[in-house]
Amino acid sequence: GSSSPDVASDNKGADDGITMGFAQVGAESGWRTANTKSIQEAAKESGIELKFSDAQQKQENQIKALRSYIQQKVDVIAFSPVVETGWDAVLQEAKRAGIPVILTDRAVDAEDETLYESFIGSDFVLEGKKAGDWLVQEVGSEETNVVELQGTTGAAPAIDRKEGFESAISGASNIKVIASQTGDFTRSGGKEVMEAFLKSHPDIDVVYAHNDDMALGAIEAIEAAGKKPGEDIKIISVDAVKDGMQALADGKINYIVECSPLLGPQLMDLAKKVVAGEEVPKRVLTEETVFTQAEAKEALPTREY
Ligand code: GZL
Ligand code: ZN
Repeated sequence: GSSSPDVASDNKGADDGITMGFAQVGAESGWRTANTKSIQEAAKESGIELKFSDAQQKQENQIKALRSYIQQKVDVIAFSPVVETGWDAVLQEAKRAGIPVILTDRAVDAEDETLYESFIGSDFVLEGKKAGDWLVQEVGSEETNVVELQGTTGAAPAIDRKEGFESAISGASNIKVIASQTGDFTRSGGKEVMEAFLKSHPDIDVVYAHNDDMALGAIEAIEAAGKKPGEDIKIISVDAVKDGMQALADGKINYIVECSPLLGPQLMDLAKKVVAGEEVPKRVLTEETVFTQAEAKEALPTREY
C-alpha cells in the first residue's frame, strides 16, 4: 500500500456532507445570541453544513422552518422549542420523512418520546431551586416580599424555574411571592413589568428574574424609581451572561444561577452519532454552576459569553 497517509483520513471531523437544519427561537436575549454563536461555530468546526433560521420567538415560524428542512431533506434537524406544546404534528412529519430530530436548550411535552432522538439542555427546575435555596439562607426568618419576572409564557425554562423556586421557598413562610408576571425573557419586558410592580407594591424586597436580560431591565426601573438595586431591592437571576455578571460584580445583582448556552459542540457530536445510526442518550445535561458577587468579579475576565 502507499506509504503516504490517505489525506481524507487526516481532516478529522469533516463528515461526508452532513446537513443540519436548525430552527432557533429568536434573538431575544444575550443567552440566545451566545447560544446561536456556539451552534454556528461548532457546525463550522465539525464540518457540518448548517441551515439556520430565527423565529422571532414565534412558534408558527419555527414550525415553518422545520417543514422547510423536511422538504429540503436535511440529514438531521435540531431546534430549541420556544414553548413546550404544539409540536406533535410537525415531529410526526419529520419521523415519516425519516429525518432524526435533536432537541436543544428547551424541552417539549410530547407524549411520544420516539419523536426525538435526544434532548440536550439544562435542568431548569434545579436552576429555580438553586435560586430559592440561596434566598432562604440569605434572608433567614426576615419577612421577605418577592416579585417574579417570568420567562416566555409556556416555555420550559419559565414553567420549570418558577416550579423549582417555589419548591425551594415552600418551607419558609416568611418569604412570599407577592407578584409574578412574564417579561418574555427580554430587557424591555423586564423593565416594563418591574415599573408596574414598583407602582403597585411599595414593599418589594427581592426580584427573582428568570433571566439576566429581564434582571437588567428591572435594574433600570428600580434606579428610575430612586432605589438602589442589590441593596434596597435584592435581585436573583439566571443565565450568567456577561452583562449579568458585570451587574453582579458591580453589586446591582446579588446572585446568578448559571445556564450555559454553549451547547454547540455537544450538539454536533450528537448529530454525527445520530446520522451514523449510533445509540445516543435520550437526555444530555449541561454543566453549569452558580455565582456570588465575589465569584463574578473573579470569573469575568475569562468569561466566554
Ligand atoms: C434557557 C433559555 C432561556 C434563557 C433566556 O436555556 O431557553 O431563553 O434563560 C433565553 O435568556 O431567552
Ligand atoms: Zn411541561
